[in-house]
Amino acid sequence: MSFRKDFLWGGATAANQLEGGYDEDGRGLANVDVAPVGEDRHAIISGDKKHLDFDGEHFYPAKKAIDHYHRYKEDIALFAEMGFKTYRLSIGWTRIFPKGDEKEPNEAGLKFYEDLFKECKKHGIEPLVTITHFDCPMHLIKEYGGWRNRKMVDFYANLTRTLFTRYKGLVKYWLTFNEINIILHAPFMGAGIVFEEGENKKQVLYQAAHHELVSSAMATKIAREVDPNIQIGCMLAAGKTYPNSPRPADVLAAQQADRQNYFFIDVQSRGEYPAYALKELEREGVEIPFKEGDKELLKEYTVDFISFSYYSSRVAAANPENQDETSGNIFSSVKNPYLEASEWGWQIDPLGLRITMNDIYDRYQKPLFIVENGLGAIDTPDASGYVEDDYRIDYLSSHIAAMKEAVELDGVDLMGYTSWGCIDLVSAGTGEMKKRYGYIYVDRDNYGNGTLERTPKKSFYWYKKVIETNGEDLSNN
Ligand code: BGP
Repeated sequence: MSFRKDFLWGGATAANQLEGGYDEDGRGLANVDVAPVGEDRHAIISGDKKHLDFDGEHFYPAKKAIDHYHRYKEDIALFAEMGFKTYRLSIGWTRIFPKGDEKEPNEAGLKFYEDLFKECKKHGIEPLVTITHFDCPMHLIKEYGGWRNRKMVDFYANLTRTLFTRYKGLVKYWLTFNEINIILHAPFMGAGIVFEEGENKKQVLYQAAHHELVSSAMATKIAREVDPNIQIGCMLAAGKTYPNSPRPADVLAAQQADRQNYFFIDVQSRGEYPAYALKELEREGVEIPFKEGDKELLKEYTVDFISFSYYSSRVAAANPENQDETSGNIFSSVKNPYLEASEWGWQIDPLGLRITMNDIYDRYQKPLFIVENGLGAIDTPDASGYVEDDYRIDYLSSHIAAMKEAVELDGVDLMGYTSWGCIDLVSAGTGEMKKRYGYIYVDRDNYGNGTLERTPKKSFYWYKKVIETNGEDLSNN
């Protein structure tokens, strides 16, 4: 048995990284809009530098991104040409509720996604929708402090009820929070958090995390009420942590690093705070702001499936200060001498995907969905705009082969695979355009120059064949 007959092949994007149209049809300002390209981005997305509006000194790539807001029909037609069965996208919260705390939604925003979903359906593509992919209305940040505030639970509930009701019958698969564990590493981008001088960061982070976890369970409850056909998934920035050596202290460090990430999914999938987290938070003097009814809500409304991103494995050491570091998805890791790395230092480890899938499946025993995977690379088009991206095909085919082994040899139940950035888009970590993941080249550079013309790359035709053969033919010819 290989992949399921109804395996959901496709690609993934996020609203703020491709839509543009940041102030059109009533859309409000969001945290992700004001994250510039360039060296200040890191301090801003991590909440260490307060930056809540545009200034004249920076370039803000999300304002126009790749103009998908106006070109989505053309883009979806290209996805359909590759044979996509599913398309993962996210909702721009401020298109629906421009400030975030309104009672009534913005009809123009709702209509935009309705048209987009209908366009997908027209091509036989099932939408897979992330409710929040790193976006938070700026008004909620300025007035309430973002997810540190319990009121966010109500605003998010209003958002989800509006979405589930309006798109009933159009959207079956929903993810509540993109890479929920990234809140620990990019708190402004992940949860609209800007730290105050001298405050206990850990308290703020886990308080905000609790509000997101309660909101995720609340969304599941609302989904069950509105449309029992809906399937809710959580979403983890995954990647197995290896010990730097067989020294027991390194093994313990690796286990602890993994638990820091699994903590979120433990709550979303098992329905309760794990003992190791309760102990650690207590030791650190962090108070989890449990309210009456939270425990029961978390326990009853767990997720239906586990989705995750995988770009790389990680390494942990008991004494990391003496080790070489390498960068990775938002946060860095100890370098693994056995692996090659991308141009951005992300280490390439296809077998790590099989190991990660097994770890997650063993832990939760629920269907898995790989909703991000891919290679960010510099592409050089020829005179006609064509990119021969064999390096991307190598990366993807080796990862799909490993994922196939997890299914065929280990029996992991996998629902689908949506590779990241199926069309070139703005990088979340760096804000660059030149860090490309797509099967489709978009003519635009880091500072907004270019025609925005779309051109299929070599990987476009390769992925089409992969989908056609349900993952049987991964060859590059
Ligand atoms: C994940 C995010 C995506 C995406 C991807 C690639 O963290 O969910 O939004 O961008 O990583 O990262 P980057 O864009 O930094 O290369």
